[in-house]
Amino acid sequence: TTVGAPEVHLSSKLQVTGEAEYTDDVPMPPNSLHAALVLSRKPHARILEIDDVAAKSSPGFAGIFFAKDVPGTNKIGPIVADEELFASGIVTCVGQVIGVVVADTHENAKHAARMVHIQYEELPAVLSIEDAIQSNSFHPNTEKCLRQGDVEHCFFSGQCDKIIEGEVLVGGQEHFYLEPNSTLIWTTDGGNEVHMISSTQAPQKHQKYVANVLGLPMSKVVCKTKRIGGGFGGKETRSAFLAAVAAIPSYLLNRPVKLTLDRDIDMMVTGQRHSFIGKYKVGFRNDGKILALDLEIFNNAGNSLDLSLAVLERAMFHSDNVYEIPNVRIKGKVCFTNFPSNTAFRGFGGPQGMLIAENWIQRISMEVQKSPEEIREINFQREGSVLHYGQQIEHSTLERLWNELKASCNFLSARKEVEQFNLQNIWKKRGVAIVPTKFGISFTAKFMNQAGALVQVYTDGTVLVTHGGVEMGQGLHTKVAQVAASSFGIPLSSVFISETSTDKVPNASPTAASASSDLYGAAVLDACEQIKARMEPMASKHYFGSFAELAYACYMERIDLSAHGFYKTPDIGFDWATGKGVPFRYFTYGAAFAEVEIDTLTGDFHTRRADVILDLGFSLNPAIDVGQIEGAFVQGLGWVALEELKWGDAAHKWVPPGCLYTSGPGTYKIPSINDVPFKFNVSLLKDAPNDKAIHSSKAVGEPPFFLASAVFFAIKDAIIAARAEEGLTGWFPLDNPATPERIRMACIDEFTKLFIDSHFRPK
Ligand code: MTE
Ligand code: LUZ
Ligand code: MOS
Repeated sequence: TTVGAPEVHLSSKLQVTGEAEYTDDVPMPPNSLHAALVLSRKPHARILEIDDVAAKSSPGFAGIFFAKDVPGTNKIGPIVADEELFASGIVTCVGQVIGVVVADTHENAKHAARMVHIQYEELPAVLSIEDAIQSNSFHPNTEKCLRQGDVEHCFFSGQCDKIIEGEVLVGGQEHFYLEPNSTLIWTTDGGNEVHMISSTQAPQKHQKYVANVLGLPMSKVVCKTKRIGGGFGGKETRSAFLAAVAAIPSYLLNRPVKLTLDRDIDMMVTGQRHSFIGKYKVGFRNDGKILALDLEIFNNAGNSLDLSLAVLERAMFHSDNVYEIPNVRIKGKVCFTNFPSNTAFRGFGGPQGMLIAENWIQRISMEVQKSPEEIREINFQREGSVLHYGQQIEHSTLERLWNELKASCNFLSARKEVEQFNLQNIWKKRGVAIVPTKFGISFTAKFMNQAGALVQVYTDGTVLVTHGGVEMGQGLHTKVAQVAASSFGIPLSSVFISETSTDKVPNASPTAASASSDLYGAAVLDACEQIKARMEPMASKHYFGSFAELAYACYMERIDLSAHGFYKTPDIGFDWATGKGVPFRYFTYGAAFAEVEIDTLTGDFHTRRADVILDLGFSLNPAIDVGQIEGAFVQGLGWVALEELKWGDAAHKWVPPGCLYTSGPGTYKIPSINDVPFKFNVSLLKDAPNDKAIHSSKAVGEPPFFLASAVFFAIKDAIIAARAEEGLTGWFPLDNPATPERIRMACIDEFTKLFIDSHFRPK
């Protein structure tokens, strides 16, 4: 069987040769138009006047459309319809869509869009989480609380030897999928039906938004997606309004329209990972045992709710990381700010919640003068631990993983070597860290945990599989094809997955939450089993030399060789009214070791070594899973140490307030080949089958992302060594990302003392 084999990604050859087709590569039909967006240049303003005269006479111009032209509803949004497709009176961020222009070429469309002149009356804008907290700017009905035990009592009862308070700033992150957002949309049958090809994790959301804004039934709108050049959560919802924008000129002019965003526009309008602020109060004993956590977290949602409440909730669920805390109170709030709506990004709030936790863990270690690893170990959750939201830990592999990693990376001698190095070097310091993680698998909204599939066996014995999931490079189609091939007992080459399409499998959830191989693997298996059951009488009656012969014989007997499969995740559910339940089917555990070297004079750093271990149960495809771990770790490394988003504010002379300054690779630094750890070892835990998911596997996509925080804490460890030379041994804050500026300024020395430290702690 092919399940469990390290099969090569099924479209890898096409992708490395450049032959693989993405949305923008699809040949455009004759008579097609290109679209460009008319965007707000103010973070918060009333639109006084739109002058489009010059646009209309610019070369190749074919049409321009605003809110008043929308035939259906102008209101959109995945959960709450709090967004306008086109801003009608007030704009609430720079980069908000006001209108759309179509022209004969991409360049002409952009030129025409630039010719639109808008007059604004500026209004006060909220441009940071702190601003939002100060001015009470929150999205309505987004206040959440989780509690266990009694925090107040614990703080007052004298059980804690120490109580500390602090604040953690966690930065956002641009998705930087290599393929920007793109949709090609056209009408058929005299303009009464609409079809589109889109780069999205959620074709069904494109179908729904387009139907709504055009006033059409969903049954007349189709969205297809063959593959996308990365999504990382950025195309879970934020691709859909762009498809709806392109739909307007296509429908009204009855012509095909393509909207492909340039990189800077994509970065400016489609939102990022949420930045967070965490305010903690932690009580603990002198041996490092944590007794109480009182936490308030705030996320920066931007100008619409989008998925921000679910992101906040996942952050709240992950605020314990892997630690048992007898008394917990976590409050969460979603900040309304005048930025483009922030959205899903690998980990979906989980990494932000866990990073805040690891910050206070690291601080406790300094307060009680023990190593952070020791603090981590004595606070580990164990089999049977009840989490702050009521779910109980079962089949924990945390301690096994941790001990294997500690042994394989030779942690104690690595630490000794680093100490030796630091004794001999003044301007270079090394540091080490090991960080654990657990990531809850399931959409926290129960209804989303459902999946459909369509399996068709043809008379030549080949199988066409379609399911609701999108291939975004993560290898989903390869894994699902393996499941089908193993079920039928045929070679992987006999199974094909061509595309995702809303007219083959309806009402699919977005491809997200790392759960797609669990969900679609199970739905496809269900369909295969149905077909096998129908074939069984024939198969047991005669001998067939091949699956093709069997399929043909079944066809001649009028046996149905097509089946719809379905799966819903069992035994999950969470009640926010009580704050208790089982939001997750199971947890994926992991741990990482990192060793870094910093240059204390420049703040530069490199990762000398990273060792990562994950529990993926019985991996469906270890080659793909190791690739996912490597990718997630390096992407996480960008988040913790390289990537910093900057916007203009009142203090900037040349970037207007609320305008993204880092809108391309020139100013925004994602990891490159040079940032990959010099030594990079990835391993999978052996003999740990997971009976909660398909073929005993575990989900992989998001869980390893947070492990890159080992690099962050290794950097902090190195900074501690640098500060010790100045006699500074107390705790100090280090915000995320640990950029060269922050590393440099944290390494206090005779030069940094000439500057005001706080300048390097931005808002
Ligand atoms: N891997 C690649 N190559 N490209 C991507 O866009 N997205 C990640 C992860 N791995 C992504 C990726 C995210 S955010 C998620 S949720 C999962 O893949 C989604 O796919 P899965 O459910 O099949 O794991
Ligand atoms: N999307 C979502 C997600 O809608 N709900 C989730 O719980 C989730 N988790 C991770 C990534 N995307
Ligand atoms: Mo991933 S953030 O669930 O698309």
